[in-house]
Amino acid sequence: MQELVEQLNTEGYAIVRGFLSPSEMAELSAEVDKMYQEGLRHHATYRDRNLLFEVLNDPKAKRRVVLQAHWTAWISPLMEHMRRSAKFFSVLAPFLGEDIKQISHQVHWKPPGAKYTSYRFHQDARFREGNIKDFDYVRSSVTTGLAIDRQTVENGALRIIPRSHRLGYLGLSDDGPIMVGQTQDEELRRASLDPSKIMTCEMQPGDLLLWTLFTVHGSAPNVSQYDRRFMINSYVRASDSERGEWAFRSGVSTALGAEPQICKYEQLRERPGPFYIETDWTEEARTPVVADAPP
Ligand SMILES: O=C(O)CCC(=O)C(=O)O
Ligand SMILES: [Fe+2]
Repeated sequence: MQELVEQLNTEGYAIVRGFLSPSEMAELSAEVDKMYQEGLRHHATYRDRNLLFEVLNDPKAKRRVVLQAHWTAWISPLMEHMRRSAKFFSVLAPFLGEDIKQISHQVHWKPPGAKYTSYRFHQDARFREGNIKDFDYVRSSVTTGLAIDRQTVENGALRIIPRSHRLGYLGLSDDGPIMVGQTQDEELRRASLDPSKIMTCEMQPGDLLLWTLFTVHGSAPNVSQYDRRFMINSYVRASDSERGEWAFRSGVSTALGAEPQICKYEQLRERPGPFYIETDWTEEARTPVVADAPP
């Protein structure tokens, strides 16, 4: 564990190999497939309080795909148990102590054949409100990414830039949607980052990647024939954050309460939903299709 803390602190990432067993992964994999089917019932992106399904009619796959599901713990007892399991506590406690809240709980898919399966390089601080820019790199917050499928170069495993977490907030990809286009080397160089240092985090199912709110990361599209399912849970030291759902209180696993708490969705109180989000961030939506000129 000391090694893990050390590595996250100096490199900005660390990998726990074999974090979950094959039987735990089999159960999770089946549940995640159920969540995908649940998402597909919606014609567009759907929000009900913190529960969100990001749904897209993908122009290349020519079918409806689910790209993300947030806070399925509200509808799945297995996911609710998973996010605050003893195994997570053992990895998190050395960083965050015994009182831990959770800010994100997401599953990401990269459906084979789809166009929109990449993430531009960014720092997760981009997606947070509040005082996070003052957070300590590893003492205040840790993000975890669990490999559900194997994560390879071909299916778009997470790519990170070691030691980038010490450069402060760099504003990468702040100018537009995170899943449109790919970061050019030039943009990284302008931010004093060396593209040759990019590392692809290849993992087996059950491996867990840790990174910080300031670690520069992104991922390439899935060009393989298989999916790339990845489960992201991010946690904070409770005393540093007003936001988040309890995960552990004095080390005790804590269930979701009667009312949801503000995590990443800031309008939770004013606009709890449920509602559909019809705005389309794809380049197809922004570039009107010009009809062929008549002969
Ligand atoms: O799923 C991925 O490859 C990256 C997702 C990510 O970095 C994010 O949602 O902040
Ligand atoms: Fe991210």
